[in-house]
Amino acid sequence: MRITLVSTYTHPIALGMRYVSSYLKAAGHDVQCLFMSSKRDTARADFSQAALEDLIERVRERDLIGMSLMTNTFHRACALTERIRAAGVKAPILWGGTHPTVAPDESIEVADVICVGEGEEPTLQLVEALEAGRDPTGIGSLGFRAGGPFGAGRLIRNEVQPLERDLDDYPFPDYELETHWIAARDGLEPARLDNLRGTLHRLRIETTRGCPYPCGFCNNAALLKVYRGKGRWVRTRSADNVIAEVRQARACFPTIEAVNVVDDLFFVRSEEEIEDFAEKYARQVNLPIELDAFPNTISEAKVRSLSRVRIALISMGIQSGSRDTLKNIYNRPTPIEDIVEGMRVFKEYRIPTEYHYIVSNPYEPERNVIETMRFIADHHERAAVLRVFPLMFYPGTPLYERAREDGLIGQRDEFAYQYMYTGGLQFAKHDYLSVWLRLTLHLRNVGVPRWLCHRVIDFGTARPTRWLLDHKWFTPTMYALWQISRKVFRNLIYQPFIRPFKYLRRKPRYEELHPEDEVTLPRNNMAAATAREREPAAREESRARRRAAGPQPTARWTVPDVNLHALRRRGVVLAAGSAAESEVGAKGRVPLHTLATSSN
Ligand code: B12
Ligand code: SF4
Repeated sequence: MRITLVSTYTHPIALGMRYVSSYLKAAGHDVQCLFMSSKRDTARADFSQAALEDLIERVRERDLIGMSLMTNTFHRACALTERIRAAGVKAPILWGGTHPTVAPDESIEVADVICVGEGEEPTLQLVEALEAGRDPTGIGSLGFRAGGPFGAGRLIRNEVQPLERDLDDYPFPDYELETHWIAARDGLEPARLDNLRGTLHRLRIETTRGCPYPCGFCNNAALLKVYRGKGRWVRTRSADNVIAEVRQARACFPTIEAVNVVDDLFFVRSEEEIEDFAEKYARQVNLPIELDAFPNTISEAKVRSLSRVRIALISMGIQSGSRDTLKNIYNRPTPIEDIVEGMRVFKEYRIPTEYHYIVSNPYEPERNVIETMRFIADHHERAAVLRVFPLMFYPGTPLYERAREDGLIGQRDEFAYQYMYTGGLQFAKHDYLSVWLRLTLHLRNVGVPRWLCHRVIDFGTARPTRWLLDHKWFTPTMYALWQISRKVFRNLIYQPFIRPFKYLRRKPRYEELHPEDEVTLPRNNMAAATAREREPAAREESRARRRAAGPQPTARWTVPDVNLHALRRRGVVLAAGSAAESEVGAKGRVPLHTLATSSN
C-alpha cells in the first residue's frame, strides 16, 4: 500500500513517526515521509506556498496519509489537513502522536482516523484492513470521525491495544533518506545530511518506553491513565540492541557526533544493567552521550559506571526546592535529600549537568518559590546549564484537569497550543518571582558565594522591594534589559576579548575534518556570490551544487526486509533456513501476508 507520513514538527526529528514508518516498510509497504519543518520555532502554520503545493502533489496518489503531532503543532496539523482536503485528495487522514493520544476528542473532530498511544501495530493493522478491503473500525487504539469515511458516519472510539512487551525486535527508526523530503522555502527538498537540522549530527535514540512516576504536570501521567490495565508500561531495550542502532547509524552517517537519549527515564535500569550498558557502550561506540535523570533513580554505583563513557550532558528535573510543592502540587515523590545527593554524585564524578525548574505555577504559594531560591543558593555547587520553564497545562495531565475544574483555563490552555519553546513565557506571564529565581540561579552558577545569594534573595523578596518592583512593567523591563545586556556583552566583551582565545581551543568543524565534502566560496568572492544568488536560476544552481557536494551518507540506511515484531505478533514462525526466510533474502521486502507460511 502507498502511505505518506507527514511530520508537523518544526524540527525534523519526529522519532515516533520514523518508528511507524519503518514498521510499515518492513512489512512490505511503500512509505514516504514528509517533514513539514520550519526554521523558526513557531506553533503557527508557516509553511511556504511552494512546500504546500509539493505536499499536495506527493500525497495525491497515496492510499493513506498519516500525520504526527504534539499539542503545540495542533494548529499546523489542522492547516495541513484542511489544505489536503481542499485539494480534493481522497486518501483518509490518520493522526497519531502525543496530541491525539492525550486529546482524542478534539483530534477526532478534525482527522478521519486517530491513533491513541503507540502507533506501530494499529497503523499496520489499519493498512492491512484497507488493503484487504476489510472494515477497519474494530481495530484497537483507533478512533474514527463521525461523518468520516469509516463506520457508516458514526463516531467510533476503540480501547487501546495491550502494550508491546519486547522492544528489541522493532525495526530501527527510518532514516532511508531517499524516501524523505524536507519543507523549504522553494518547496519540498530531498532529505540530505545537511538539511536535516542536525538530526543526523546528534542521533536521537529511545532506549526505554514509559516512566513509573505520575508527576502532575507531565504527559507521562496522562499516558499512565491511557494504558492502565494494558500491560507493563515501563519497558527497556537491551544494551546490545541500542548499541546496534547507534553503530548502524554511525556506519551510514559520518556526521553523527553525539547520541541524545530521549527516554523519560534511562536510569530506571538496575545498577547491573547500567554497568553492562556502560561497559559495552564505552567499548563499541563511545560517542558523547546525553541522558535524562530523575533524582530517585540515581545512585552512586550507576553514575560511577556511566562515568566510564563520554557523558556530554545529564539533565535532571529538579522542578522545585520546596517539599510542599513537590509532594502536594506536583505529586512528585522526590525527597529533597535525593535531589541533593544526585547533585553531589554528579559533581564528584565531574559529569556535565543541566538542571530544570518549573516556575509561574498559579498553585504555588510564594513562600514555596522563595524556598526554591534558598535551595538553589544552598545546593548548587558548580557551573551547570540551568533551565527554567513556566508551568504549562498540557491536555490530559492531572494539573490540567485541576486547572479546568478550578476555572483557571477554559477548554484548553491556549499557551500550550501557541508556544513552541516556553522559556520566554514567564516574561509574558509577568511573573516577578520567577525572574528573581532565575537571577539567583545565574548568580550561583557564576560562583557568587552562598551568603551573597541569600542576601540577594532577602533583598528581592523584602517588602519595600516588592512594593517597588512587583508591577506589571517590571518583568518586561527586566527582559528588555537582559536582552540589551546580552547584546552588549556579546559585542563589546565576548567578540573582541574572549572569542579569539576560544577559537584557538575549539573543536574542528565537520567541513574542516572532511575537506573533500566542503563547499565554500573564496572569501573575496563572497559579496559577488551573494548578489548572484539572489537570482532564482543562480539560487537553483547553487542549491544543486550544495546538494551534490554536501556531506553524503557513507552507506545506505536500510529498514529490515522482514518485520520480525509484526510476525511474532501474528504468531508466525520463520524457521531458520526455511523457504520463506530465503525468499525474504532474495526478494527484498516482502508483504507480511505472503510470509505466513507457518504459525503457532
Ligand atoms: C525528543 C523530544 C523532543 C525533541 C524532538 C521533538 C520532535 N520534533 O520530534 C525536542 C527537544 C525538539 C522537543 C521539544 C519540545 N518538546 Co518534546 N519531547 C521529546 C520526548 C522526550 C521524546 C519524543 C519521542 O521521540 N518519543 C519516542 C517515540 C517513539 O514516541 P512518540 O513520539 O510518542 O511516538 C509514538 C506514538 O506517539 C505514535 N506516533 C507518533 N507519530 C505518529 C504518527 C502516526 C501517523 C501514527 C499513527 C502514530 C504516531 O507512534 C509512535 C511509536 O509508538 C517527549 C517525551 C516522550 N517520552 O515522548 C517530549 C514531549 C513530546 N515534548 C513535549 C514538549 C512540551 C516539548 C516542548 C514544547 C518543550 C518546551 N517546554 O519547550 C518543545 C517543543 C519544541 C518544538 N519545536 O516542537 C511534551 C509534549 C506534550 C504535549 N501534550 O504535546 C512531551 C510529551 C514531554 C512531556 N513529558 O510532557 N521534544
Ligand atoms: S519522572 Fe519525568 S517523565 Fe516521569 S512522570 Fe515525572 S516528569 Fe514525567
